[in-house]
Amino acid sequence: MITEPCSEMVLDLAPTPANFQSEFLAGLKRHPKTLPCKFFYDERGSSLFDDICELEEYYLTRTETKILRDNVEEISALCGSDCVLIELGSGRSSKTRLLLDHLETPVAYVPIDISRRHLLRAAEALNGDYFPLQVLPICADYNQPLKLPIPARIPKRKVIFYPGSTIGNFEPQPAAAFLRRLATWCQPGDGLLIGVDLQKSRDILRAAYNDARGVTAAFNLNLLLRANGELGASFNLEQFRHRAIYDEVNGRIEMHLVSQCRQRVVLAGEEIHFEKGEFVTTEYSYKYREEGFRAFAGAAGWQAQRTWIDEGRLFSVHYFSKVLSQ
Ligand code: AVI
Repeated sequence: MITEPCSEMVLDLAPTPANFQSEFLAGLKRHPKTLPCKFFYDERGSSLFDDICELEEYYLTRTETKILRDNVEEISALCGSDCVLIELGSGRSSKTRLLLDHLETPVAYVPIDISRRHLLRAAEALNGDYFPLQVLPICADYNQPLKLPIPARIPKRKVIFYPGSTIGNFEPQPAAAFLRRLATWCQPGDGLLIGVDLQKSRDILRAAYNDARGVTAAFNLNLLLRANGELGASFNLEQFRHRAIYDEVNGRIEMHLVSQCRQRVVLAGEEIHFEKGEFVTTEYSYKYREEGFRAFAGAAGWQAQRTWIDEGRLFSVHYFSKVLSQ
């Protein structure tokens, strides 16, 4: 981690349209076709994701929020006084408020999100509500090298907050590499508070990603709408369908966009062909076992301190400390 003083309101490390075009095109030329799920989160995609979080079928958000609420005293004690809270993929920062209401004299809050407007709105609201807490937003793809701002007051500990089971959107190898990378940002004793979705019945999982109102379908298809708007692509949204299936062998939800006919799409002067029934994989959402995730993070430099699970055993929240030997 590079730490340099930062005076701007938002440190802007957001990906440029050129990144979007080249990664999008490269994904469609792959066999099988695959698009990175980080591109879901433009302005419309971020709001659709907020709507998903409110859905009856999407148990993840409310279950994680309840776990955080029910255990906030213990979580705050683990974070200790005078910490800097760094949130990855902060969105509306709604779960953060629960923590900020209970943390003892936190030094600063550093929300990091790829969606600039969402980030700014949340940071401004927190600035007002939690003054004199320093709010230091960073607009960035947190998978890329980051500059973290140095707070005015020296923190006793860094705590990385990574809620929502977003770690599940990485495949296992990149997930392990990412957890190792987070450990390199930290000193021994710094913390990682992370939400992880659990393996469960396929019916509950399938419903969560195939909601009756079609919000998840709109979220998935928004990727094509975004490519039309920002890259001048020629996707006909009527000719693609959302599909989400649970792969029990790999313990993951797979989201696809399935071509309804043989067709070709033009993007950045190139023609991309689709067979009828051919699909683009747009997201994996891995589901873990409680013990399995602890071992997984342990191998990446994090020592498990505490795990909280709801009564229905739907979702887990873990607090890890960076191990001394790393
Ligand atoms: C952000 N991420 C953890 C969500 C998930 O459940 O994998 C994204 C999502 N995709 C469809 N619904 C929600």
